[in-house]
Amino acid sequence: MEEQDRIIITCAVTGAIHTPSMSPYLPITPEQIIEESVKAVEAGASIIHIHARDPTNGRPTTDINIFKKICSGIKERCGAVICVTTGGGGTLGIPVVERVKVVPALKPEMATLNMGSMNFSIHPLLKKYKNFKYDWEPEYLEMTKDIVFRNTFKDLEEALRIFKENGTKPELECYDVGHIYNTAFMLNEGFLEPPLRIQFVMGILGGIGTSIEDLLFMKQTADKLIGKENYTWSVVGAGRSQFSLGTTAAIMGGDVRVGLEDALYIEKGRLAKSNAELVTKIVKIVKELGRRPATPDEAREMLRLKGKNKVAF
Ligand code: KMH
Ligand code: ZN
Repeated sequence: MEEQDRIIITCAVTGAIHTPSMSPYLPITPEQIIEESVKAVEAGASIIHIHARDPTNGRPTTDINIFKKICSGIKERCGAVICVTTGGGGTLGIPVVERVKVVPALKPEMATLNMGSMNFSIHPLLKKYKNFKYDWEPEYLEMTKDIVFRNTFKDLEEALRIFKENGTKPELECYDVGHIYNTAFMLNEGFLEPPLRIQFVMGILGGIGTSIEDLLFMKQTADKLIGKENYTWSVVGAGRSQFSLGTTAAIMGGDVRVGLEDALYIEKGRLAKSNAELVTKIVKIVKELGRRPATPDEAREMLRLKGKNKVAF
């Protein structure tokens, strides 16, 4: 079956959830992020999901120049599809119009769009770590306990207008079932055009959990509201569910995202030494299941992207 043949593997190489003291392998500088991305693509990823960090202390940033350096560095060295964040992190309290500035600036093939407001909280990580290298790390984790990650309907309208103007395909991040209802609403109102690209982000505090029933419910809700033929989907399982949910998604015909943004461990008690190690593991699993990792150009075709020469980096 065609749908069950090729699988798009996304690698989220650094993100904005984990902080430098949590793993020495988390890429921080543009050079490290570029190197990790290229190796992840060599291992079988076709999409690289990008966040930027201040190279001096690892703090997540929305600095366009850093994003540009990372994106152009990756583009020079491999053909990956680049999907830039508009979610930020470190910027969870900043309005979407500010976070979305990276879209007109870089005109990427893809960028994330977070489909609802929530208390996206990573404060429980504070209990796991005692010693932090930088003062900003514990402050940042604590702050998320009381921050509303704002993505109102007005924000979504404004962001989608900007995506459209720049030919950037939104990857619609749904952290809970209500976000799928929001997506269907935006589709019905004409702000989105099928085929949609939906990512079920599971296991973030403030959103849905990581059981197989949770994933089935997300998928069934999307099928019901949006229609199977109108969207493709991928799964993020945060933390220890990265491989269990990824495997389930692969069996169900969906795509999968791995990477140090979502999980620092390759298995219980053992830190992943690189993003490529995580990609290699999921590639092995999906091949055993009879699926073949899509190349970046196949992913472009499957997702109907505008092409790597139409970006501004
Ligand atoms: N941070 C992840 C849990 C985004 O960057 O906009 C979800 C994500 C969304 O990757
Ligand atoms: Zn992200």
